Amino acid sequence: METLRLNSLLKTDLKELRDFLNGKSEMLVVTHFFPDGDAVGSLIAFGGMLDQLEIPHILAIDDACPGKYSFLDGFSEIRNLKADPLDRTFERAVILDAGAISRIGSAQKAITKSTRVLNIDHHFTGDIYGNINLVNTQAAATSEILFDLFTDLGIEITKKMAAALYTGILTDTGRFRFANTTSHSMHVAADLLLKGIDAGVLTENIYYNMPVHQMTALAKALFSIELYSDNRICVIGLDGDETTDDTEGFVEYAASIKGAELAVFYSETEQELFKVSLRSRCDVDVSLVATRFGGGGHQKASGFRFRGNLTTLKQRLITVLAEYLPPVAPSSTSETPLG
Ligand SMILES: [Mn+2]
Repeated sequence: METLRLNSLLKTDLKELRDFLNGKSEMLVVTHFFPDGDAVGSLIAFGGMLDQLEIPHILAIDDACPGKYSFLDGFSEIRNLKADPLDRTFERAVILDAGAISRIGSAQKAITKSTRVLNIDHHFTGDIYGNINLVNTQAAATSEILFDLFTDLGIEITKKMAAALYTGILTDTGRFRFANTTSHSMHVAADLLLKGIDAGVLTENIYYNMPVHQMTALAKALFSIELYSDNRICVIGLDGDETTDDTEGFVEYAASIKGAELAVFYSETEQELFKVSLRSRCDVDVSLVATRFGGGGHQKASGFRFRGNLTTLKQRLITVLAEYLPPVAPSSTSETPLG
């Protein structure tokens, strides 16, 4: 039986895509700042395909890559544009895992009106900014889309590419826990294991290899816990000098509390500049909340950056989150008072 491949968009655009890949010019491949496992994984895997096709390319992020992904073969090929900016423009560019072009930060300067842009993503934002767009919101990760793309194009998925793609799917599904985890995500993961990667080792490297300073920061964040709206909103965070370079996943602790329906993690990355992550465990679409603060993301997981002081951030955010919270459902009949 044919397994689910990309949405019809790809099928109609496969020729256009091949034409895009057939060019000779150097390709810029970029993903979003604050890169997560899917950003890094999809970038490395795409680079692996371009190596096979002998297409010259630059893999870039407008940020430093979290060190926990340094075990991935290909990590050192990623250029940090904050340290090493681009000084030219490109005829063609690939943008991975970015729901809006603004998410690539300074890399936008390397893209002009005449740049052909291939956008590969699984976010839903309504911003279809590429000349060619492979956007599948049913996919758990951009890495999952790339697996299908490589399969459809007949690209060999090497062990290096498999480790990168597995990392993307593992992290974007919260270790196959989030609602975006489908049968297809697991089929793809299973196929990647057949390429000789070790799922246990990859998971250990990503989740059980935390530097002490990061664990200390997590402890401080946990200690900062605040609950609002009858404990339905849980907020944790790091301000001032407390923050650390890698806080991916910290928000999950706020979202692990019994009864917490909405979870917030904030981190003061620069003075009065906060990175804010939101999680929903109810029907509230937190991408709508993030959008109101100039960010974006998914229904269950989104984020934004906020410039200002912490008190203002909390006041504004809690007010908006409380607006979205549905009224508490009437309690079950056994608890209904008699009379
Ligand atoms: Mn992703």
